[in-house]
Amino acid sequence: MKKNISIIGVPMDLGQTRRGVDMGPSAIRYAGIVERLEQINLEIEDLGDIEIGSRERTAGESNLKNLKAVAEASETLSSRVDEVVKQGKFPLVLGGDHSIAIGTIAGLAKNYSNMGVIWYDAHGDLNTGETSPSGNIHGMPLAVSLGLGDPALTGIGGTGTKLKPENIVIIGARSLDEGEKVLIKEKGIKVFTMHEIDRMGMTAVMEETIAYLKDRTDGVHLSLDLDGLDPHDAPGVGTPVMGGISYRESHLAMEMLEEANILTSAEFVEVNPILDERNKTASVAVALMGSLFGEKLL
Ligand code: B3U
Ligand code: MN
Ligand code: MN
Repeated sequence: MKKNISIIGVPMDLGQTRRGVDMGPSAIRYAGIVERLEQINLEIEDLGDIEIGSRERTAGESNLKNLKAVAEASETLSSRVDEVVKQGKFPLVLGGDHSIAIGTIAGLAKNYSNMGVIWYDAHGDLNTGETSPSGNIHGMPLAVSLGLGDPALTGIGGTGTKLKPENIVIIGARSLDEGEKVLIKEKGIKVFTMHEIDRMGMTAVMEETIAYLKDRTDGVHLSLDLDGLDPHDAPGVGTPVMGGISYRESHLAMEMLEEANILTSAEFVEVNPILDERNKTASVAVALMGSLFGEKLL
């Protein structure tokens, strides 16, 4: 793993309706991310936050909420991520709701033609304007990266699809909408639901994930939605779903990714300090990043 890390904060809450997730980057910084990574001898720079437009109060032409502001912020983020990669650094993006992945992946796609993505999440985030039950863009970023959905989003960072369906692995899914299930089957996206995690164990899930992505991709991005974890361990998220991945399993997953040395970028999203218990979820995110970047128990 590259040892030069650039943190980009994305205080975005426009991809869903609950307030507070815009404070995620601050909560993660407050929980000590920079100090934690400095302790493991990493070169780390904090580039601060990107600017996010205001919540649109008027109904637009689209059923996608805050479409224009999300698209603008995503374009800015895409450029920032692209710059960081071109400087030879590892982008570590802190959300913000999961709509930020549209910009992150668009920026990465300028540098990787065959990028892999690990989508660690209770949800598939594979909705389009047609299938979305909510109109919330945070439920759409993976579909957008596949080139599906509103052109205002799929065109971010230039036209063309950013990701191939066979280069995606979803881990932790337990709340998929009907349209998402159809898309997963149609596109042959690899998914480890909670069923597989329980049945196979996290070790086998990660071994398979790593083996699957290692040879076929030219870079791997980890997009970790804290709601992939069980709400008991990560209560500060907007859409908690029971029966999730444990704190321990998540650490193991991060440690195995570090050992495999396949990641080229990462993002941690959906930390909402307003819904949290004494900044627990941000602290969990920081602890997981510690493992991901090489912190050892002994
Ligand atoms: N699939 C639902 C719910 C959801 C997606 N992502 C989150 N929640 N965090 C939707 O609105 O698209
Ligand atoms: Mn998500
Ligand atoms: Mn989710």
